[in-house]
Amino acid sequence: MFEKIDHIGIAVSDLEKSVSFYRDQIGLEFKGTEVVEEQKVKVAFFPVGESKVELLEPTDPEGPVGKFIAKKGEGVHHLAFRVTNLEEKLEQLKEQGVALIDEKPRYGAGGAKIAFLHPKSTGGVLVELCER
Ligand code: CMX
Repeated sequence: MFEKIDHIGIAVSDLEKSVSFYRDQIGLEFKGTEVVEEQKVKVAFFPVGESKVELLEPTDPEGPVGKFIAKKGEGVHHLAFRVTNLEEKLEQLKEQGVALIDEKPRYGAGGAKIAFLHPKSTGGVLVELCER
């Protein structure tokens, strides 16, 4: 089941500068950063209501966010939905012919179980499903 929008991921090239904008100018609450080695990103968290804004700075230009910024520049990178029973949801989507990037969940920021759907199946939006 889809519960809510868990977070919106925004690709940034200078995390410190972007943290300063969202914290000091927009006025969001800043909850700290985490390096997610597997995804080759450093993530900054800003809770907003029941969701979060996550700023993603590449730690490697060859990682997914590094490649995204090189191709498209900074901007909205992905939309993450909170789900229950991620494995079952992935099975259902696969049966429906949706292109999965991850057929099995992996681990993302905050220890969440995550899996991505390919933008070619979703109208050009990189969609993440996450279970916490
Ligand atoms: N949103 C929308 N479209 C995207 C995209 C994004 N974030 N990233 C890539 N694409 C599009 C590209 O524009 C390209 O489209 P065209 O074929 O029309 O040109 C297509 O997807 C393929 O892109 P590519 O540049 O050739 O890159 P790859 O195929 O090597 O990788 C993707 C694309 C989505 C499979 C890869 O970035 C991926 O596996 N992403 C999931 C992991 C991830 O993004 N992790 C970071 C977040 C970490 C976190 O939240 O913890």
